[in-house]
Amino acid sequence: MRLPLSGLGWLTAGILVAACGGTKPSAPTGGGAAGGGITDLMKARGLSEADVAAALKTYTPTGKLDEYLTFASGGHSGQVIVIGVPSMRILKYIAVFTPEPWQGYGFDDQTKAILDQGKRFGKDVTWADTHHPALSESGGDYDGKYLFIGDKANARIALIDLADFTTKQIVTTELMVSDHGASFVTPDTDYVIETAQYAAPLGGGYADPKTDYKEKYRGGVVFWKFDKAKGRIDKSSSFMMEFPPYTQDLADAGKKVSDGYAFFNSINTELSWGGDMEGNPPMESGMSQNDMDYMHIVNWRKAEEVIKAGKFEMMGDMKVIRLATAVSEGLLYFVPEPKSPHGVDVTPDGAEIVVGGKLDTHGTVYNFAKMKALMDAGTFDGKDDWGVPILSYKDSIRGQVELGLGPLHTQFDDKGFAYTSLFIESAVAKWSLADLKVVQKLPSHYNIGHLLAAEGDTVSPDGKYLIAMNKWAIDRYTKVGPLLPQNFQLVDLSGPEMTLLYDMPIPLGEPHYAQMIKADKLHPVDVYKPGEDPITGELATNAVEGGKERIERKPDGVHVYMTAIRSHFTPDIIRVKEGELVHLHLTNLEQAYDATHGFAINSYNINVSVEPGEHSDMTFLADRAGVFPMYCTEFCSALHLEMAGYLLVEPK
Ligand SMILES: [Cu+2]
Repeated sequence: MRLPLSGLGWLTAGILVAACGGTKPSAPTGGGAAGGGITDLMKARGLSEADVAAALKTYTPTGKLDEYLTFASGGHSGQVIVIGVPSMRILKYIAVFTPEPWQGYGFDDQTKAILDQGKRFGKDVTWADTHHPALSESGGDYDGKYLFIGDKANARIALIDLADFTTKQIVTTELMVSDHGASFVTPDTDYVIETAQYAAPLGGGYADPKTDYKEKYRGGVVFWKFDKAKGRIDKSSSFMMEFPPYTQDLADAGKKVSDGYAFFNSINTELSWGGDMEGNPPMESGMSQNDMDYMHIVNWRKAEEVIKAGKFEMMGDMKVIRLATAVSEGLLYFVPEPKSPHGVDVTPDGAEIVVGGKLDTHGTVYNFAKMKALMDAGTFDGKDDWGVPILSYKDSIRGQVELGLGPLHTQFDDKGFAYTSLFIESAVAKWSLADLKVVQKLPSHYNIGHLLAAEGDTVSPDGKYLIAMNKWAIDRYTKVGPLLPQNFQLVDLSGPEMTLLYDMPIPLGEPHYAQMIKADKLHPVDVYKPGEDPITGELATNAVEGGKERIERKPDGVHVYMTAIRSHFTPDIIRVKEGELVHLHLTNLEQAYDATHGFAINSYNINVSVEPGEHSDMTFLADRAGVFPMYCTEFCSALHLEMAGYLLVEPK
């Protein structure tokens, strides 16, 4: 379709034609009498009434704020994207697993230390595949305090403090080589759940799958303990539970009646490990042989007691409940789930769990009370090869809903409806939880993966809005070469029918999942306390007060205690000798909201962002003599260009 000329374009064109003495264009000039002007604009741009209604529902005039914020994974960028709803304006990229120059993330000592926490087997990892963000919860509701996000590629979890929207911690265990069911929080954020995806020998050692897959390959889940008082994950109080190598997939925590339990699905009870050039079927068909895989049901509250009773094995730096213990202590149960399952989503009342099977046309609704009764009575259909009890499928489900092709993930609203993404069909199915009937399907463009509704993972979803997170964009945007953006489609849930409101391109990674929170639940700070280290939240050891700037030579090198305030650095000349180790301690003395300064020195890869009050430390070896301008990289004031100085490295 040809792109219509914008309203402003018509205005400009009209003026140009008039200036050239041409005939007056019949196109509207806009801004005239309300009725006629708008009708003419609609005609000129080829807009329907529905288009205009959608525009009116999303257009957010200057100075008006959004009702919701969406936190989306930034996919391979290793970042998190913050998006206002309904405007769909991007408000921030939060640096998480990868260096990010604008925020100076990964350039100063503080944030380098955060990235160092994410090393794997001692090696730097400079990318991530961020998957599922999870907002912290109190009583099963988003509380607006923290955000967690998993890195599928490297089995890591990051913690973002929503007091300042910055990453404070990365945790990882080498017992796991990848994750997918991460991150999901328990209803009071006691634990952050990280579930392994691709099975591997526990601890990263070598084993040949041809001979040792069943014996040595394992899955598992880590329950990362969140210390609410400290606002940090506490590895020493965290624990892992070993799973059979069934390639676990998504996860969700129970809530209300199912609180204390967590649910995981798996896609490979076939124990396929690939080998398509070694006489085996490729993984995609190898893993799709069985009609049923197993949903895993874990009693994590009981597992806590088992850990307290010392019934664990220390593997590396992680307490591990071995599979045999999980079975003997009654912590792990299976129930069959059809077919190549993906999403496992607990309903807001916690009573049921919806599973989407990629190769099944149904959503399957499991009833927790039924499963609990079977577990309590010890009534099982059998056991798997590891002795894990298997509940009866037919006695565990309430029923199935005929959804369509490729059901994946399910979200909920406040009116008893569920919304399931249909990947193969490229649609969102709206269906009634009460009678398991589809009431509407809305096409998505195209290949929808996850979807999210406002407060859609909580005990009290809001309805109102849904975002379809589409993997393909094909014909939705002006062509930009073979690599296309992802397509977020905002959907209005407020009426009886879902209506599409807006297409938003996401040109960053493959944003995998997102959550949407009411904006008024968030209360970020405007500025840091003077001299604050944002990572610790404390006064930085090397914070610099105005008037106490200085350069000191110590046994470990030159320490430069600097301040920044509009529009100068003090000192603005730093003299060091070639070969000296330089420690820059920079405090932004500003306390005015938005008065950020940057600080950069060329060739030495120094580039930080110091928000008002923030203190930042930088360390580098001045191993090349020369003259290196240093300057503020944020356009902070009229004399911003003059906010500069020199690092002078005198030759030996
Ligand atoms: Cu996913």
